[in-house]
Parts: sequence; structure tokens; C-alpha cells
Amino acid sequence: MSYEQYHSLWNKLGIDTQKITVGVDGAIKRHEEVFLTQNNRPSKMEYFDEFWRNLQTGRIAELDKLKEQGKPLVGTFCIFVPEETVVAAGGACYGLCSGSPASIPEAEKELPRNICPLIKSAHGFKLLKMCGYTQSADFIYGETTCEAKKKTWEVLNTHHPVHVMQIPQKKDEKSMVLWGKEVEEFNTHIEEVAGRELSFEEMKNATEIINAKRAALRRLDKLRGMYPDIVPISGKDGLLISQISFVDEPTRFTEMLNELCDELEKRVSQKSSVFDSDTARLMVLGTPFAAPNWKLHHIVETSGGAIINEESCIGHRYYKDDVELDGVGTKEELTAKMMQRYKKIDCACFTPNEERIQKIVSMFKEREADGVIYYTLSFCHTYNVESFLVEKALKAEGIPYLAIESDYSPEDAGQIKTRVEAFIESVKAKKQAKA
Ligand code: BJ8
Repeated sequence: MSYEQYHSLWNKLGIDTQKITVGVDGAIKRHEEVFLTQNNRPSKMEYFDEFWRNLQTGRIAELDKLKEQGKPLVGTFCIFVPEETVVAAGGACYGLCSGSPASIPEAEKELPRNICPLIKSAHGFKLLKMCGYTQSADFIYGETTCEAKKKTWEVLNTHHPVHVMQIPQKKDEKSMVLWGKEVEEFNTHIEEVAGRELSFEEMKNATEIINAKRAALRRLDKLRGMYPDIVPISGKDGLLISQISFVDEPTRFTEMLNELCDELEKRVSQKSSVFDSDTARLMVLGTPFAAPNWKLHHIVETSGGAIINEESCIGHRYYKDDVELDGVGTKEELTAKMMQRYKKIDCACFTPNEERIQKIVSMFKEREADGVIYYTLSFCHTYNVESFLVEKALKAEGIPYLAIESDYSPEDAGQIKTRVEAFIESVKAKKQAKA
């Protein structure tokens, strides 16, 4: 495919047009293999498929227009960064490319091999200048959530401006004071880039935009998981939508997702499922699935299972809570409400993190799921260690559980498939016995 109309934009961003053409073609081909081969997909998925095809072209051109107008463009790797403030300034806050194995060898020239693939992939994209989002960003907002990330920011900062938000490890009062100051500093920084002070109305309006996006994602989550007899959309499509939620323009995304949900509601009322009735309905827990990391979902859904929810940052952890706006009348009050909302994020970087374990058990029960897969990216110590406590709680409830640790390479796909197939068989046997 020719992307000639985007060559000058890519050149302006320092992107090698030949290299990115190969990357974009590969990503489109992989999307065709994984997504377009599914049966009975909702017609409204077309918007999200088209968005994927335009990931490094049309959407990057939109961001460039914002940049020309002096709006801030902020790249992130974590859901702790308050996107509301960037949207209030008319800019865009988005997730950066970090889900591909292709950029990892380049990253390993500067970073150790034995750290998380998400971090290496992102760093490699910067070194290769292959991600339009990274290249467009005025700066990257990093955070101190895990060891590998916080040290990588120092290295990444030698290639691209990086600001670091200090996220505490505990949620006690003194930690919250520090975190509140960090959020205030972030807001001030965005105002400096925007060249003006943001008004309360702008902040409130942006918060409403992001709350509406989260509400649409919760609507999708409910449609995917809350109807025990019907799965109206595949987990793969659900995941693709979640991944796109981190890069699309939020108002348009919300509109398109609500249209899709209207279609799914009809499917539910017509009892039209994309899977057979004996399919194992599984929840996935753990580390984020940055695009195009579709490995686990593809394996599960070609092995007799359906994924009905991701208890992950690219998933439920991102959209489960809103910023409360009732009775809020000043910027200070709004910032305090933002803090309350962001404090509810139950990332494994916190100690203790008991609320996450309780939440997982109740999510499982609400969805009447058949089993869970605990997914950890290799070398993610926080999620890996926390899996012991999660497993213990799930076992106490008699919930079927499988742990998978993997990276982005396709090499372990066969081995994972064998384990997933065996797990699904045992889950189905249990389901039948129960029935
Ligand atoms: S809020 S999960 S997005 S830190 S990079 S911790 S996978 S070793 S991404 Fe995360 Fe924010 Fe928490 Fe969510 Fe592990 Fe890898 Fe670290 Fe990671």
C-alpha cells in the first residue's frame, strides 16, 4: 500500500518512511488475520477497524493539526496521568506504542534484556522513530510505578523530553498529600505548555468528556460480561476497542462506541451470540495489553473460550471509576475529586492492594464467569508476586484459575495454547457438572 500523502508528515516527525511503511503494512496484515477472520462481527466494528488502519496515518495527521494550533500533545504509559487536564487545554493525551516485539532488539542496545517487554518495546519505538504518537509528543509523562519504568525514564529522556510524576507506593494520608502536589504540578505544566491558565469550566467540560468515554466503556463491559447466555461481541474486538480508547479523539470515540453498544443491545435482546453456548466465559486479570498484543486473546478465542472482561489497565481498571462532579464549583475542588478518583486505581504497585483482590472476586461473581486467567508480562514483579494472593482468594472461592506469564514473542504461543486448551476443557467439564 502507498502512503505517499503522509510522507511529508512522517518526515517532519523524523520518521523513516520506508521503515514505517513496512511496520504499518505488517500491523494491518496482522489485524486482518486476527480480527477480520472472525464470524458474525458487529457491523459497527467497521469504525474501529478503519481506525486501526489509520493508526499511524490519519490520526497522526489530526494530532499534527492540534500541534500547529499550539495545543499540548502528551504521551503516557500509565492510567495515573490525568488526561482531563490535557483535554481541558484542547490537546491530546494518549498511550504510546509499546505492544510490539519488533522494536525490542533495538531497545536492548540500551536497556537490559530482563525487564518488562512493554517498556523495552516503547523504548525501541523511540530509538527507531517508528511511532507517530511518540514522535508527535511535546513530552512524555512517566511515573514511578515500577522499578524498570522509573529508571528507563532517565534513559528515554536522553532521546525525548520526559517528565516524571511521583506515584506513591501506599495510599495513606501523607502519600496522598505528595501525590496531590504532583497532580497540581502536572496541571501547572500543562498550563505552561498551553501558554495560559485553564478555567474551571474548561476543566469541568474536559472531565465530562472523559467521564462519558469511561461510561461508554463500562456499557461495553456490561454487554460483554453481564449476560451469562450471550456474548454479543468477541473478547478480541472488546480488547481492540479498549486499545483504541487510548489514542482516539475522546468525543468521537464515545459516540462510535455508543453506536456499537446500541447494536450489541439488539443482539442481546435477539439472543444473538458470537460464540456457541458451551463456550467457556473467562475473565483475564493482570498487566496491560498494549496494541498489538493480541496473543492471549487470539489463543483463547481459537481454543473454545471467550474473554468477557480484562481486569487490566487496558480494560476495566481504566474505566471503572469517574471523577465525581456533583457539587464541584472550583478548580481546587475538582482537583480534589480527581485525586479521589485516581486513588481508586488498584495497580499492583501499591502495598497493600487488598481492594484489588476483593474486586476480582466480586467481578467474577457478578459476571457468572467460568474461570480466570492471570496474565503477567515477563519480569513484571508487582503483578507476578501479587498473583499468589489473588490465586489464594480465588481458590478459596472455588474459582478455576490459570496463570500465564509471557512476553511479546510468538515463540511460546504453541505452549500457551496447549495449557489454555487443557484449562478450557476442565472449566467446561466443571460447567457441565454444575448444569
Ligand atoms: S496503573 S499496571 S499502567 S503502572 S511497565 S508495572 S507491566 S513491569 S504498566 Fe501499569 Fe500504570 Fe500500574 Fe496500570 Fe509491570 Fe511492565 Fe512495570 Fe507495567
